[in-house]
Amino acid sequence: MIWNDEYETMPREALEALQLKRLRAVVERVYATVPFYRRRLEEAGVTPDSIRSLEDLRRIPFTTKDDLRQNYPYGLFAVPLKQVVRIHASSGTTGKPTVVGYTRRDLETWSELMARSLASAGTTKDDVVHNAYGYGLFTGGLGIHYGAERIGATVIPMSGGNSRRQVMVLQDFGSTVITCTPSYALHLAEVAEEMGVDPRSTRLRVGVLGAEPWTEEMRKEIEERWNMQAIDIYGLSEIIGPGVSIECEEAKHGLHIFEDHFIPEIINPETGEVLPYGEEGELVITTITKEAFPVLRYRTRDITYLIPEPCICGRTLVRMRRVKGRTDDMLIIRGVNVFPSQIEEIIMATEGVEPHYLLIVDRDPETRLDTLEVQVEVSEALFSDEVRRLQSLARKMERDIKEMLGISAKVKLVEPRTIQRFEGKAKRVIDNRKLA
Ligand code: DLL
Repeated sequence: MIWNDEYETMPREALEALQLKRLRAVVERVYATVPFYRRRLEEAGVTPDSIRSLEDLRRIPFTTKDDLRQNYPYGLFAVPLKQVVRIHASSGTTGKPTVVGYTRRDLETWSELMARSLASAGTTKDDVVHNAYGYGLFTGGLGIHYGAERIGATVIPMSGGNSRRQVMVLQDFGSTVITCTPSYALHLAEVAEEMGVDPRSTRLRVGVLGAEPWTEEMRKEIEERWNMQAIDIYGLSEIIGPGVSIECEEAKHGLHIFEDHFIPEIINPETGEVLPYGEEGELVITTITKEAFPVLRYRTRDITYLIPEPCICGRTLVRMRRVKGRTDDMLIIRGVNVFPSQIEEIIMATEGVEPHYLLIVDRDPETRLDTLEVQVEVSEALFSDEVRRLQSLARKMERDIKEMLGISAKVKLVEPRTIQRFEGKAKRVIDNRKLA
């Protein structure tokens, strides 16, 4: 379902004209109000009035997470704090969080984009939305909340945690849409089963899942377990939060980027060269309507590619392929690049194991070579089976990993329910080399 026909199905030519107008305006604004951007633009010889076509975007320098950190907390705000009505922040694994701000109009924009997103997943005012994304500094909870209210759906502001209570509410309140991370959707199914509730028996018909990488195989598993559609939603705090892009229920292939607000580019992460449509690389986004926290050419570190072909849903917006992983989550094992999602694909295609896994990377103290251990849970049924069968399953997965990714890994099958579960973003990798 299309929420905003005018913008979501705008002919490309008109859309590009709008983008150019908005790009010029944002460059002018940050040039005048944010010393960091003025300095960067001056160094690159770019003045606001020299932006004459969308091609000129390439002359603007990139902005990185490090730039955001160095201007902590408010250094990149383009309006005085008294015009900022909301703050969010991304946790970040180390050091200080990244702080972002919203004016009243930014919140309006965000609610509109979230309404578009939820509508794209098929949500209407008749739905009951069980929102299990965390409320707080994380953008997931409040982002979904305002979008669902904008649509006129009934919102249940659950936030994360207390899974048994979540299952009870899901059942009793008759929720039809659930919003949470894919890993939490899976965990909730497991908790429901423990409580003697069949997840397939609830009224849920769609899950709007994102905030972490997941695979097509994981989608199938979640859809099967809950008897619902699972739709991929993408976003990041630095850009706005959730609502940067989302799949449509019609195609479920590629996430439409709301290009009237964000200009996407794909670059080679090593050289910074802009890549053509269809080529995989790092997603770079420029916000063209944000007031409090505009960002020019922000390097997301997310790996994807752009799909320009028209979509059956009627949207003219370009699509991004589901995110494969982040450049900083990419493992380099004995010189071979591996994303955790590639291992996930192999695990999920294996009969008898559960979709819960942990990757442990280490370095052999003697040989100084990298090692990868893949811990995977086996199903209850298989666990009570003969040791020999378990061993042969592990060897099979090792062969699959070798064949598909070209690396040697040790697969360790572990007891059911021993790998940690997550209420928000799953943590799938422990890299002990970083400690050394
Ligand atoms: O995760 C915003 C969000 C909330 C998106 C709810 C979707 C739903 P951050 O905490 O700043 O914001 O983390 C952003 O999470 O750069 C990606 O690496 C990853 N990510 C987000 N959505 C997806 C997705 C929120 N659908 C970072 N697939 C991003 C893969 C995703 N990775």
